[in-house]
Amino acid sequence: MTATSDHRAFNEAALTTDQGIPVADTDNSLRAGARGPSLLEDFHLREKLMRFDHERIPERVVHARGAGAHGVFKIYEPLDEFTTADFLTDPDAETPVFVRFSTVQGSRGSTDTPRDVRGFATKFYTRQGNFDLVGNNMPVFFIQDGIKFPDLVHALKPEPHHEMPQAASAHDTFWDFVTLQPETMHHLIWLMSDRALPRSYRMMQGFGVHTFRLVNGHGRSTFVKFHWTPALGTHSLVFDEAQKISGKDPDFNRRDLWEAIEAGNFPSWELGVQFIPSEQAFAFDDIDLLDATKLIPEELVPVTPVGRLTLNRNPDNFFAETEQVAFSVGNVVPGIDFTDDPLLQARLFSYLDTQLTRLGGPNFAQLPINRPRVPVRNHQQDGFHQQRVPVGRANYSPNSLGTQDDGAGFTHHPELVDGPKERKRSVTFADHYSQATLFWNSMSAWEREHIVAAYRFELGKVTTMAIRVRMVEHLNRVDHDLAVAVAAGIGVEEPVKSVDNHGRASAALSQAPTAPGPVTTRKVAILMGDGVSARWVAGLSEDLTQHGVTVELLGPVDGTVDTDDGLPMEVTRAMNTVASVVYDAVVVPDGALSLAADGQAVQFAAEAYKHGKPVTAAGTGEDVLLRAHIRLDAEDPALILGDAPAAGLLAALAVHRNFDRDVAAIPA
Ligand code: HDE
Repeated sequence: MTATSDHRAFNEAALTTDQGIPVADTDNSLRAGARGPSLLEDFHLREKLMRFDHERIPERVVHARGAGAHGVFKIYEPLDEFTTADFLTDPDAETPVFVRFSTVQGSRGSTDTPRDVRGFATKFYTRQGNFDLVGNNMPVFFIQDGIKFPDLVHALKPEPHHEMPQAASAHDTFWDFVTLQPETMHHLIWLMSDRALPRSYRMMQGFGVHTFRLVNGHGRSTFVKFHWTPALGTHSLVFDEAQKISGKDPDFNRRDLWEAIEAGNFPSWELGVQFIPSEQAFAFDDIDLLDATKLIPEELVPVTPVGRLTLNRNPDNFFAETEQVAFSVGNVVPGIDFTDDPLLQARLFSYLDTQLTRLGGPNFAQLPINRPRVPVRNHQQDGFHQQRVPVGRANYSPNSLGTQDDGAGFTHHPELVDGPKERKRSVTFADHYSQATLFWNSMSAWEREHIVAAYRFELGKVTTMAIRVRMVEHLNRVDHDLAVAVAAGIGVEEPVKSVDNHGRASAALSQAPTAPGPVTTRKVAILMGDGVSARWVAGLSEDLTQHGVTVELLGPVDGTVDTDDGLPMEVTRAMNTVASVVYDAVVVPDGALSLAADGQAVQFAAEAYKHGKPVTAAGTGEDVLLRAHIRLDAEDPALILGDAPAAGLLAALAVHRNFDRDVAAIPA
């Protein structure tokens, strides 16, 4: 090695200060003698501490807790009929994207699995600049006008006097506000449903919520609603499970996304669009397209699949990418435009504004994660953290000395607007109940049970009785039986029936599976103990992994167990480091006699059964189920007993859960 290359190698590997000065020792500060005082001239110590002292930035005021990933988006067929947007019309375009999923209420360090709405925000780095689709996993929103957003969020967030509860809507101020603002009733029933507890970000739908518009080359505008549909199906946790996960693995959804991508199991979603020709803007009797508390049932306007999003790369650095990404509903490209939805209009201001505080100035679009993948040219200048070095002297327009607009860029759809200035809601926004009823009518029996239980839990935490009573009155206008069931659980008098249920339903709103779905990446725990049948465990593991299922062998401790054929078998991890709630199914094999006497193993089986999960046992494994009070003679397609359980277990995983069990007596 020559002296020169030696020198370069040293520089590339060694630590430096922010000024690029090589650091010789980052473990000891500069002192006057080994036991003497520290010296002010230690620039390395001062810089290191200064940087550390300022590591935190303000978290997002909502959606603070999140997880992100990179990926690509590609359309199926060109959409020239509807839009000029390049990424929606060029069939060869592979558009890079960054997606951030989030909860809404909790702080940045809060748990992943509260009962909450989830954010689903996508930044498309198109060849015409960035398009952000900043959506949620529920197709409607609590309020109709953005001027109510601070009130909604204040009421939802921890109460201001004692800052409790964290990441939870089950408290007085939230229910006080929503019961006084009845437009929230539709979104509330979604929040009380299993949609608020996604099993995985990978198994969650996404919605643009507002009506947007696409504009084609002839200037024709079409109203659209955006839908994301996950390839793995839409699945949820149950509430008891979600609450326990909050303690056992608060990073549950974040970890799930990270691990799937690391393992090469790239999650994907289909983008679907509901197209509504402008002439049909008023075609739906009780739905105003500008009202974000309403959805358009798929029976009225089908969802047309238009493209696929695939997430295929984890961020290199959480802070630089997931934390610093700045979405804005206002980031649209030519061919996509807004509507007059008053919630959307307020968002157009809010997202740009919030970044000034959160990211410390106006130059946040220059951060690597926010930077468009096309050249940026304009006369904006200066401000904190300017990273560009503009050249030339023409920093104004018009000019004859530098860059000018060429008139061919984004044009706003020239919609005719006419009306008096007034603070007024349209009468077409007045119906707050019929779509909540539609949602309730569309639920399966078990989904309804979960909804009733959720209202009872949330309202049961509300200490002001008058608020509970108010909510029951609202529910009575959604559906009388629902109101009666909730009232009975929260000490409120049964209401008198006041309105008839309209009886309409929309199949797409239910999560009850209509056909088996993929089992890829589902996680199965096999409980292990000495004496376990090696052949049985190996055979089942192989059958499951062949179908893409992740199998983990849980031992009494880390290391190995002795199998029935005399050989040790390595376990994946010790049982005490996990819990049934982080798995999709639990298996108790034959031969591991110690398991029936192990309370932890019994709890594993009981809890999994209680949460509707597939449970499998063979031979002596059945004793564990008996101790868990599981009835082995029950007719239950997700309780798979016997020597060859693989097919039954795969079939049960493919429909996610069996909620037709009587689990009242299960003590988990
Ligand atoms: Fe947001 N919202 N929002 N929101 N929102 C923010 O922007 C706001 C609304 C949504 O992963 C903030 O950068 C107002 C609807 C997501 O970084 C803030 C109103 C929908 C994310 C903000 C709404 C959303 C945010 C906080 C009513 C679904 C996370 C930090 C007018 C369609 C994006 C930030 C990410 C984040 C304001 C309503 C979705 C404060 C004023 C409706 C997914 O600007």
